[in-house]
Amino acid sequence: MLLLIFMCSGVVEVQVTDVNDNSPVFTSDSVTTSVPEDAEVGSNVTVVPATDKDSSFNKEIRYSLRGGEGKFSVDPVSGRVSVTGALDRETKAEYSLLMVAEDQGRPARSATASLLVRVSDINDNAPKFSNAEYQGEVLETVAVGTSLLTLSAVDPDEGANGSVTYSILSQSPSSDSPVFELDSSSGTLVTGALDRETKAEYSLLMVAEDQGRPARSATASLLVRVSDINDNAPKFSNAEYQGEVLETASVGASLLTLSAVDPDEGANGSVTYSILSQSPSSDSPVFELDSSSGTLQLAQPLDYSEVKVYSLVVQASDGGTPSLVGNGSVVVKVKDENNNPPEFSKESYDVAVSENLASGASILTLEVNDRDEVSKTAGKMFGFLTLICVPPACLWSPSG
Ligand SMILES: [Ca+2]
Ligand SMILES: [Ca+2]
Ligand SMILES: [Ca+2]
Ligand SMILES: [Ca+2]
Repeated sequence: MLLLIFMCSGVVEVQVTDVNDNSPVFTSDSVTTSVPEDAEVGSNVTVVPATDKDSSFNKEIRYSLRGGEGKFSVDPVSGRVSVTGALDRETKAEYSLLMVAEDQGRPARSATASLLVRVSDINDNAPKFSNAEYQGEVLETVAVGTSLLTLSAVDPDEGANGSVTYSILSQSPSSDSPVFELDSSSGTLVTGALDRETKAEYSLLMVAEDQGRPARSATASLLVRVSDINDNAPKFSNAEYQGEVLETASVGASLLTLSAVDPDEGANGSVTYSILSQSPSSDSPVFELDSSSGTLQLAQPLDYSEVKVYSLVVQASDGGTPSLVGNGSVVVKVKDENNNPPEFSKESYDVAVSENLASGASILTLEVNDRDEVSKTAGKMFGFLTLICVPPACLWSPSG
C-alpha cells in the first residue's frame, strides 16, 4: 500500500490505491472428498474456496481445475466442483486434481490446492461366472464327499458388494435330499452317493450372489454325467427254469429261452449265456445254450428209459472287465413217447396140461413187457394164441 500524504494549509485529500500484493489463499492446501460412482452429470462434488486480502479486481478470484480426465469441472466464480462425465469406480477409483485460484490483478496472482476425489462404490456389478455352462463327468462309484469342481464367479465391486457366495438353486432330476453340496464361500462342488443305473445325468442351476444391498446375482448351469462302472451282475428273470421235452424231439430242437438282465451300460450290461454243469452228466453235453440269445437246444438224442430229468446249472456273464456273473438252474423233464413195442417175456411157452383139466382152470400166465410208460397206462396190445393139443398134454405158443 502506498500512502500519499499531502500537507497544506487548506484541504487534506487522501487517496488509497490497491496494489495486488496478496495471492489468493485456499482454506486448505489439500482437500479429499468422495463421490458415488453413480453420481449424475452435474451433481455437486465439493467447494474449495479461496480468499484474497486485496480489494477490487485484485481480490476477485477465478477458479480452474487441472486433471480429472474431463470427469469434473469447477465453476470459475463459485469454486463449486461438479461431475461432468460418467464415473465408474471399477475403472478408476480416484482422481487427483489441482485447483487453481487466480485473482484478476495485473499481473495476476494465483494459488493451488490439491483435490483428491475418491469414487465410492455402488453395487453396480452382478457376479459373473467364469463359464455360463459347466460340464463334468464322474464315475458312479466315486466316494461321497469327492470334489467335482470349483466354481468361480468374479464381482469387481468393493467389499461386500463384491463378495460372492454360491448356492444350488435347483437339481434335475430332483431327489428327497440334494445329491450335491456346494460350499458357499469356496464354490467347491462335492458329490453325494451316485448310481448311474438310477440317474445317469444331473442338471444343476447354481447361483452366485454378492452381499450388496440390494444383492445382485448370476446363474450358471452344470451338467454332471455319471459314467458307468460294472457294478451289477446279470440276473436271470427266473431263479429256476422248467421245461419238458418229448424223448423223440430231434437234435437242434429249441426247448426254452433263458433271459438275464444287467442294467449296466454297453459291454458292462451285455449278457452271454453258458451251461456250467449238467446232471446226470454225459460224455458229450445233451443240451446246448446259445450264448447270445439264451435259447436252450437239444444237442443229443434223448431216451426216457435212461434219463427222465436233467438238471442244468447255467450262467449269465456280462462283458465288463472283470466280468460279473449270475447263476441260474434249468430242470428239463423228458417225456415218454410210445416208441417201444410190447414184448412177451418169452418167444415160446411150453406148458403141460392134463387132458382132464377142469374148464376155466388157469394153465399159463403170460408176461408182457413194454419199455414205454405211456402204453402201460393208455395203450392196447394185440396178439394171437395158437393152441395145439397133443394128448396127454398140449403145447401152445403165443404169437404177438
Ligand atoms: Ca457386486
Ligand atoms: Ca461398483
Ligand atoms: Ca454288469
Ligand atoms: Ca453301473
